[in-house]
Amino acid sequence: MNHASAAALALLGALAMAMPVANASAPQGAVQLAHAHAHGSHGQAPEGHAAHGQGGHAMAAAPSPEAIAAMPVSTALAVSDCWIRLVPAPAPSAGYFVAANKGAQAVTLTGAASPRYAAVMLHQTTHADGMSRMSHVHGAEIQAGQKLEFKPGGYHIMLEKPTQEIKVGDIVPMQFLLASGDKAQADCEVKPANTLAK
Ligand SMILES: [Cu+2]
Repeated sequence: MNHASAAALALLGALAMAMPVANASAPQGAVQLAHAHAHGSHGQAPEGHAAHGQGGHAMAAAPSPEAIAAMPVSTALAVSDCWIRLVPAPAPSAGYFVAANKGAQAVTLTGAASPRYAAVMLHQTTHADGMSRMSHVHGAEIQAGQKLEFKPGGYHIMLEKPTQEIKVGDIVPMQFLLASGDKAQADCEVKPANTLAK
């Protein structure tokens, strides 16, 4: 083997070592940044969403306000105790509530919407290896007769792009979208960022 090809192989080796790192760190780093939790010294925030980076995932298209207004109100799913933990923009705020299925069949919650926020997403915080991270939830199933609690450290709705300034004490109307095509509605009370439970 001459010196040139050895150098080329060494270069290839270096690239092979470097490339997976670059590939892994770009998208994951962006997602982690988008969903970073405040676990540090200022970590009183259980869902401390950092501002979304440029590499953050795309927002799924939500139904239009007209489409939501036309949806029938579910006779099965009741949402209560809704509150919002207000985090100063541009960081997202988080919403929590109790969803109770009073019907005889399972209900799947697929999303939420509010006239006060342009972007609302269902999220779930999971804990593994001492780290917590958030993921976008496309459907949360609630069995007949059961309750699903959206609370800090677990399921929550992520609220971004307020359509007007949101202040502590505001009441924010929220609509909850079901896979059946029905909706549920609740008024959510806006609470300070250090609130841990309603
Ligand atoms: Cu979240």
